[in-house]
Amino acid sequence: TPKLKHLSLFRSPSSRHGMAEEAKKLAGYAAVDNHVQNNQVVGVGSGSTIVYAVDRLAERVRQEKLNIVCVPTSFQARQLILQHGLTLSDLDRHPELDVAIDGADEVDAALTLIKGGGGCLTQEKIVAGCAKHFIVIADFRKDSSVLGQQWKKGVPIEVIPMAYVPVSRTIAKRFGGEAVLRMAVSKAGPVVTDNSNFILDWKFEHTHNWKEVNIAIKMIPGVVETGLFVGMAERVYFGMEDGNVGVR
Ligand code: ABF
Repeated sequence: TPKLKHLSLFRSPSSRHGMAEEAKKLAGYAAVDNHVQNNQVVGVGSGSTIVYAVDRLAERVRQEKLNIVCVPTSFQARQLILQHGLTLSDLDRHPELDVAIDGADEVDAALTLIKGGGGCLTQEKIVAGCAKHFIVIADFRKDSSVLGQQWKKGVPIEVIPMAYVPVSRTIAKRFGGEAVLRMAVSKAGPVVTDNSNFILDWKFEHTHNWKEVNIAIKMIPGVVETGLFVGMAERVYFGMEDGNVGVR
């Protein structure tokens, strides 16, 4: 069990949203404090929770004069690394990472994750797959015993644009539910990923054998990657409503 330093970050926020922000911070700080050491290559995930981890990482690099190299999982992560004055690298130069830290949309009891609510699932899975240790950070709202209990938007699936209709039909036919093209907030067109692809959100109807379904969906021509992360996360830090950090 990792050592959890006392974190006095909880300041009785007034709303559930405020609580969630505090919880993200607790999780992000705990992951960086427990898993990052000097002379490491660190994968930096995407989303809002990772922002707190990068804040803490930059603080430690400054205070402890650490030599850390960061590999981003998205354009957003790249910007975060640069804005914090951290050393930016890539998988060409650093194909092996000591640790990758990233958020998630939902985490089940077996540490199976749904990721990709932010649309960066493919790079996130590549970077996590290159890391010796993949550490997830989340607030209490992501904690679930069974996928689908908390995250209602389905499993994100990145697809080659010309294939989104056939892939969507195949998924619905074989696995049930529906796989819906993710539209931009403006509704003017589909969300386009950092890789110039589209995202389908598969709203599944019941729980599945996620390992099997993940492989089966990946085999459909046109699928680039799924947001199901099975057997990848080594540890998850949950920032809790009461100011503690839960570890799974
Ligand atoms: C990334 O950001 C994604 O895989 C996931 O969809 C999302 C989590 O975002 P947040 O930390 O804002 O909840 O990690």
